[in-house]
Amino acid sequence: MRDDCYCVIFDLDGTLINTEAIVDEAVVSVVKTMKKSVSEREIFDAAEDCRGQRPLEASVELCEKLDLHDVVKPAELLTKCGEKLQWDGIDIPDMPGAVRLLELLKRKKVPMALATSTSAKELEKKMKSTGRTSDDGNHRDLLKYFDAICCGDEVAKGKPDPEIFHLAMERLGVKREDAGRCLVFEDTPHGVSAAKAAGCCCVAVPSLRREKFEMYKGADRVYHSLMDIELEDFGLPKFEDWKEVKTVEFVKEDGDASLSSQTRKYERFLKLDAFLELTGPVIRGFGRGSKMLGIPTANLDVVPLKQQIDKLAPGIYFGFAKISSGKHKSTGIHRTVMSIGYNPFFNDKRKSIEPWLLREFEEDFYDETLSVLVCAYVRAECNFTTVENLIERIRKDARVCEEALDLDLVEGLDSWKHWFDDV
Ligand code: ADP
Ligand code: RBF
Ligand code: MG
Repeated sequence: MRDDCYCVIFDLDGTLINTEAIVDEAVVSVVKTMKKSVSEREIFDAAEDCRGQRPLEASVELCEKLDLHDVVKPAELLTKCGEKLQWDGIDIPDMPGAVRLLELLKRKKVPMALATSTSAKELEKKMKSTGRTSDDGNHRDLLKYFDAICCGDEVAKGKPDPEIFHLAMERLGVKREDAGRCLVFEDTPHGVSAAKAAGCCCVAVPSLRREKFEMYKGADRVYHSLMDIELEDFGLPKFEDWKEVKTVEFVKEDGDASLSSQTRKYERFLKLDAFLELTGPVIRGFGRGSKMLGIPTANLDVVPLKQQIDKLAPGIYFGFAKISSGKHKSTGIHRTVMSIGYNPFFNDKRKSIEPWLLREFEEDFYDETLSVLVCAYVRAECNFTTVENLIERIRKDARVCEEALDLDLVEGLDSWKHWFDDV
């Protein structure tokens, strides 16, 4: 039994804000021109492995991994990438669930610190570009949540060294022997190592691909996203915004057992703060939905919808769908459950958006325009040991959707009256 935590320390990049993809892209575009013999895939892979460290240290590791010594020095590579990475003028999105988590902890007066490998100057730049995509369109000041802020240039050694966490604890007034009662949120293996070396309790929300989850085994718990955190397991205040569907029983999944310790009686869902409308032509997917599972999914192309779906954690959602052009136009509003993510059971390399409309159609409706209103989050994507278990789980998701809507448990549909009326 671990002691209850009473304060929280956050990593920034990849944990609270989504800078990782932007950095990786810059690294790839720079390295690609320097060394033609390495593939983009290799560069992305190496860039991922170097995440979580201070910039120069990351650059040193990258040069080693890709054997760049003959073409560039780490410091020079860093400068080149820095030139590509002008933080001002771009939108850095929040990680899904970050603001919800910070808001709860602030409301419950839990002391919070930021422990970032970013320098104070970089942090200032990043903060100017963060929160612009918030739902009200206003700039959101993430720093206001923290009682202490520690930057990479304030310590002699960066993560995976524990120094920055020691500093954060000191600034929060936490004694060294109480380190185990500090909960750290990290997204990289280097960050997890640092937190554990400091003696803290550490939750990992991996920003690396699933194949690399093994690298997080030092963490006390691994979650798929910040949406799934069960704070009460660490003695912290519990989220109160989940709604239980008391007609659908909860059963722990078989394939993802190590990830979380959830024990509940009922299935549940989380209404989204802002519903999300996804519209596009129905495209051809992997052709497995109806054939293999008996569950057809009308896939939407992720590419034009990327900015929108980045606001959501990969996972299973429900809401409504309508077909707004083509033969099936004006067939009405249909309830839908969907997966937005990488379908771990099939180990897809690319994200897909797969809404299953909860009614029968006589014919396919490929190329027709589908508009989906995403209203609620149900769960993270899981892996399963058998295809039967996957099917059973998807059918259960459909029951969660049906019951939640039958029982009128989803608030806020009125403000989308225009969407429902326009069929
Ligand atoms: P694909 O891999 O190409 O998406 P699926 O087996 O998932 O193939 O079948 C999806 C297609 O089936 C959809 O594009 C749509 O045209 C059709 N379809 C028929 N009924 C439904 C339904 N209830 N929900 C979603 N799609 C359906
Ligand atoms: N695939 C997974 O690998 N894991 C899941 O947890 C999962 N959940 C799903 C939930 C719903 C509601 C739907 C419609 C699909 C889900 N799938 C999941 C996706 C399924 O694998 C996908 O529809 C097929 O791969 C067809 O392309
Ligand atoms: Mg499909």
